[in-house]
Amino acid sequence: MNKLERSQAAFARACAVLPGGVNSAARAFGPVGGNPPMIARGAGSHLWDIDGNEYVDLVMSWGPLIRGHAHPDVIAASEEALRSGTSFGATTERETVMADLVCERMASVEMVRFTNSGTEATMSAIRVARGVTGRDVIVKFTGCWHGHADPFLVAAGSSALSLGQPDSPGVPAATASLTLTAPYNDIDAVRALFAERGREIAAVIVEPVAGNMGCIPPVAEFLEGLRAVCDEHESCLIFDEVITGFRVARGGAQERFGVRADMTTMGKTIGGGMPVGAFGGSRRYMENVAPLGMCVSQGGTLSGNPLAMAAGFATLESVDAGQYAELERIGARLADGLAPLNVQRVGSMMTVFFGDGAMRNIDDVAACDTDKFARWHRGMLERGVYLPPSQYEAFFVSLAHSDEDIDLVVAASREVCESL
Ligand code: KE4
Repeated sequence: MNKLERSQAAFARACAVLPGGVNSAARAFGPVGGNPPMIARGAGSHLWDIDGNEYVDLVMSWGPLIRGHAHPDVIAASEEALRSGTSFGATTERETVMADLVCERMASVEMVRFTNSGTEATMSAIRVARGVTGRDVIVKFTGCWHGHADPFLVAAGSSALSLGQPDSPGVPAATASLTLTAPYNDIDAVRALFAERGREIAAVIVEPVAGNMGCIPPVAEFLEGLRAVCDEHESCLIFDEVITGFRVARGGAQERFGVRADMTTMGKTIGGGMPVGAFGGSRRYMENVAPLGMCVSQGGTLSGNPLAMAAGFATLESVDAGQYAELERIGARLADGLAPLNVQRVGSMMTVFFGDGAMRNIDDVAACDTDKFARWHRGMLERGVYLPPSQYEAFFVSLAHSDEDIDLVVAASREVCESL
């Protein structure tokens, strides 16, 4: 069993100067108990903590690392960019090269603006939709997480749920009042909102595969229904592909499910682990982003940072159809091995739910046995498997995960489940 003495001491020191010892609430171990190991380094599909314990990593920095930790191509590209400087606050060709890659793969994206995080991307996309449509109201889905900008902290997912705070203090009621919510996968509820307030609705923002209440796929006709209702009411359909983009298919969820978005937000994989986000879409919207057209405001000192562009390009450029098929194979092998646990998977993202039946929305997940999840999580961590510390998260495999890695995870789970 893993020993965590040095991690415990280091975490105590962290807690003295960092709220909860973390720089993101999702990393807190509150939902599962205990304290997180202090990570020292990663390589491929593995992590090591400062006590020397080794883990098969299924968090993979929450999704960016589809080729694994410290991939030689990514390191080399980042080192090469680094030698020319860390940031210029001026235009570089690396941004155009990365923008070309995004536009070539995301069929609905004609232009793109890079940001420093997924949160910046989603908050900017909402602002553009509001500016261009001249409307103020947005629709999101209970349990979906779009980062921590005020408009989204209404019935949010991920860490907001894990900490039992679906709505956050500090969000003005006036702001929250402009965010309407509907149950995920419930197109009738969306139609009802539009029937009542369609002319006020600037945008619908949705995770085309939910990853922040655990992995929940769209039911048949859900995404198509959103496309239709947004067309009918001339509202902007925003696919938040910060997780799914370039992960569930080469062209993201919109390619996998064949539904066009008006705008798409991205992050994670496009930075290969470096800080990055992006929002893009049709010229109707993007040619109104400052300094163009209506000049919807957006800025960022480090947006399109050359190191992030280099790392993102090195991560994605070589990942072709064959490698997406390999990601699918690895994901399927793990999900099949974890049976008979209740696993929901889309490609290389998945969640083990400690509840029965199909999980279609947050209410289904809220009925899960989170104490049992916490015991499973602890047992897996003790056996060298690093999982997200919450029932309300997805976990990820990468091209670096070997069959031996999968077999270790499966064996650990079978052992833990004997005593759950
Ligand atoms: P960032 O600001 O964390 O780069 O992206 C926000 C975001 C936007 N949209 C979706 C669908 C997301 O999943 C995220 C962030 N995902 C979480 C994991 N559930 C990141 C982990 C964290 O918050 O520390």
